[in-house]
Amino acid sequence: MRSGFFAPTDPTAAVGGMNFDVIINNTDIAFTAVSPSGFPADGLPEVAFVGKSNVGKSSLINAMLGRKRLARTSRQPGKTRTINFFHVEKRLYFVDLPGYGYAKVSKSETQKWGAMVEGYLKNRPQLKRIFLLLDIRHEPGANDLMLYEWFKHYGLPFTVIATKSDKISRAQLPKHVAAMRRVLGCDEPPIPFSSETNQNRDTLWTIIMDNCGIDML
Ligand SMILES: Nc1nc2c(ncn2[C@@H]2O[C@H](COP(=O)(O)OP(=O)(O)O)[C@@H](O)[C@H]2O)c(=O)[nH]1
Ligand SMILES: [Mg+2]
Repeated sequence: MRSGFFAPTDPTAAVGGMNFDVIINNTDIAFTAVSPSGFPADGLPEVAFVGKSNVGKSSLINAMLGRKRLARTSRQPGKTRTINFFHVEKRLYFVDLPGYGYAKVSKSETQKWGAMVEGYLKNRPQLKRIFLLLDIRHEPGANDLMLYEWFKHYGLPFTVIATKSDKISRAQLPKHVAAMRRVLGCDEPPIPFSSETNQNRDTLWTIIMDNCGIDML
């Protein structure tokens, strides 16, 4: 059941239990940018996805959009070096931010990543929500925590997603979510998500629709 204001009581309860299906008929990569001059200028609402390389970002975007390979998934981390904008029903954009935290990346590359992502996240009024992806199995790393604090400091609207929830047992799920919440010190519990089972795909769509002020059902 959708409500105007999303307030999860226990997102771990709905394991694989879809209440509704958002069906996407029209989606494609619309812009690939390395600097603000390449960002869309049409003012459509945007939601952004960010996380460590290999956290499951491309898989989540594909699952949300009901596509197999729109956003590329790869075992080779560190491939996406651009900010990718996916048009969704020509009503909003999914923004795929480059991953961070892989080895073999020089300090100057990391600085470039920071400048590019910061250049997008700051001064972007059409950005309605950021999803920070963390692997449900692991403790958040230094980069994850830094981003988390940065979002809070600048008062950016964000939600933490605990990815790959199918990798742990249903019985262990609440424990992992609670541990992640404790480490982050966040008020709202992270939302478990699986691109394998689509767990909480509807929850994420509810957040997106509410924040963007659009109804896709
Ligand atoms: N079991 C499981 N594997 C996942 C899930 N999401 C991603 N993966 C796997 O994790 C690896 C990295 O995923 P990818 O989406 O490319 O991560 P990205 O680097 O953050 O874009 C791939 O082998 C995916 O198949 C998930 O929800 N469940
Ligand atoms: Mg990816």
